[in-house]
Amino acid sequence: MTPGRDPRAVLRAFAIPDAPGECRRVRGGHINETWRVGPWLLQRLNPDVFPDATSVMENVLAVTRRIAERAGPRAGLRLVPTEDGRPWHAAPDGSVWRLYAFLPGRSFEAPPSPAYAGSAAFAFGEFARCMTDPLLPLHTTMPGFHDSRRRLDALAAAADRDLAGRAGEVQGEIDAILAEHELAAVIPELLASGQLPLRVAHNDAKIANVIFETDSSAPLAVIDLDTTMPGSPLHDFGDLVRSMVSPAAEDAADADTVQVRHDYFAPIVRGFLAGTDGLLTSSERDMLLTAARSIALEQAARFLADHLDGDRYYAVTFPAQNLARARTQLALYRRLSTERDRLEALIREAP
Ligand code: GN1
Ligand code: MG
Repeated sequence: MTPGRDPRAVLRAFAIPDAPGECRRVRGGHINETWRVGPWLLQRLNPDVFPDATSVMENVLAVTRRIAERAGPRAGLRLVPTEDGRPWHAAPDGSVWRLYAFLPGRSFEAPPSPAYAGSAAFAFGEFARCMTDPLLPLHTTMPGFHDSRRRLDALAAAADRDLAGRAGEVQGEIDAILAEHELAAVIPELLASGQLPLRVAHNDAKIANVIFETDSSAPLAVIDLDTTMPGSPLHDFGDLVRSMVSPAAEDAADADTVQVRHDYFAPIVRGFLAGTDGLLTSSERDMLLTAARSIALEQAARFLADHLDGDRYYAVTFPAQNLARARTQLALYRRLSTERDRLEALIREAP
């Protein structure tokens, strides 16, 4: 184990009893490292992705406090302080660690039924509402995170660099994504001009980031707060659609299996709007589908750029996994675009 990265040694910094039990690595996210230790969850922030870990943790602290204030006993994530009373631990090697009370509940990589999709969407809608009135001030820890134009530019730059020598094989995908630059500019421009309001966004709104109650489809908590920062809830809606509407996994080998399931899309829309409880302006509502398309396109660009760079950002477990991810996202973008009229109608029909 690299010095300073031994989770058991790090645990001693936190205000918990000695020897809390087995320390087991938990797989899941593409970014941080996580261990389950007895009734706690220990996490090491990825310093390459989050160079300003202090700002990330200040945001996480502010968000968990806001949720606890508003939600009362149905509280959500709670940070366990260190022995010296700090909300997180900065290790001598510069890495930043945090300890959460483990939330007993269930989580899913994909919605088991439309009801769960609606419920996950409700949880993120409620999250957006909870961050408002007054708007929770947060650091912008990752500037331009959902600036789709910038994501497309980054793809073009990765194609030029061609660090892994893969650009020739995926020229079709590169061209197809870059051709959509007009769509990629729509939401960033509306946000920049103030026609869409800047609120707080979770920025990784997928069902895997919701903990459900053990015995029902009711959401218990929204987790993975690292990317929560000033932004638009439209992006969260987009991520919800992108991650739940298709039966195909994000890294499915065959992008032709990607579909837009209307029986999932409708509850996602209804659940999200119900959770936001009237928060969204009519301009925001009008942009919901555009947001879903932008996010699918943006993720396609990000995954493909990482494939071109030789898989430096997203963890991969098999060769060309980022290419598979990029292809499913591009397929989803295309399907959402072809079925646009019908999906816009489903949004208008939602209460
Ligand atoms: C990353 O590691 P994970 O799964 O929480 C990424 C998100 C993407 C997601 C795609 C900080 O999140 O933006 O939507 O992968 N997080 C970051 O699955 O880049
Ligand atoms: Mg995440």
